[in-house]
Amino acid sequence: MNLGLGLYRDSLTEDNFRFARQAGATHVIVHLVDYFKGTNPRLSSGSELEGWGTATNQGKLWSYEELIDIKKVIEAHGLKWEAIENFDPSHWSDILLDGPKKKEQIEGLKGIIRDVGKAGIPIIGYNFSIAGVWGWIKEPIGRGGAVSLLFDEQKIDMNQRIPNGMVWNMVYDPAAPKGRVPNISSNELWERVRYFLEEIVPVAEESGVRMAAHPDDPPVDSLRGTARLVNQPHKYQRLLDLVPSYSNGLEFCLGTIQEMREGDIYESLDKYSRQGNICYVHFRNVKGKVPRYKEVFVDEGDIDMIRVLRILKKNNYRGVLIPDHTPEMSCSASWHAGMAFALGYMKGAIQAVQMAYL
Ligand SMILES: [Mn+2]
Repeated sequence: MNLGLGLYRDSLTEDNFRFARQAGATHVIVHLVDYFKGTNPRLSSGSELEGWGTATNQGKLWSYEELIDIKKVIEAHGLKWEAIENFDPSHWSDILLDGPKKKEQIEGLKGIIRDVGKAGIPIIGYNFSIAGVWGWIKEPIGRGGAVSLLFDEQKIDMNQRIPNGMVWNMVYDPAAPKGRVPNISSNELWERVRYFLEEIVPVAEESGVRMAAHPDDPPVDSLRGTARLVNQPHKYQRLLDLVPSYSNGLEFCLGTIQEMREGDIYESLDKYSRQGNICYVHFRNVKGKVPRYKEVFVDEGDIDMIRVLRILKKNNYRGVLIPDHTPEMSCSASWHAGMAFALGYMKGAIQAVQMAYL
């Protein structure tokens, strides 16, 4: 088991690579999407019309040279680049929405996957979702007044429809005609992901890349008129069965699985880690489930994180664990403090479990 840190595009700095090493991380997971530019500070989901901001890379795919430049800096700091997390919405909007550029965009993603393989980055995490991560409220609700994320169906309009030109909570076409994204059924969404995987997985296999699916966060049945794909643990198996392959894997988000109404997190973790499907783990904790839950510090939630590590050890899991998100702590470096706390906990817990004290 390896300790990693997830870094957003605007935090790919030498200081942050040093920070990761200092906290004991050996691996990084990198977000290349330039998100979190929404204007409503109260909603972490951003404003209704802007979401997490505008994706402006339509037609500008991530290049091999760009990947290599980032990789060199990561490796110069003694770290390994384990995965890219998430596609840019403007690179696959019509794959998600079944739009006219679907085939062109699939070819674009295949090119990215080949370049990612050539650059020696083993995993691409993705979240096949129309509404994306939406509906969180960010408030000082954590232990000691830490700023954390709350999801509460009573506090939001779950059926607020998505404006045209937006997918995955980002604007990909600011000039889209006025209107709303049509409702999408579960069957329709599963047909779209089938097309995506049938096209993409063979290319990932050839390129030595594993595709890793994140479950739907929040894991409700539908959000903003659009069905959710993996909102129960057993639907991960349905996704794997569409195109069985080592390259068709999972980004196992403990927090999201625990938030689901159905299923047992320990059974699911045991099954998917035993089958070898888990590409990497989002190691975070929550209290509550759909329809109401909040994100908490890693040591205090509903998930027994030591039991999680024991299951991974039993099944010989050799991948990376990252904190995902964590409550922010009251100081001038609130994100870093939250991450350092989570990484320190993880480092200690992994050491203890691997040394068989626990
Ligand atoms: Mn996650």
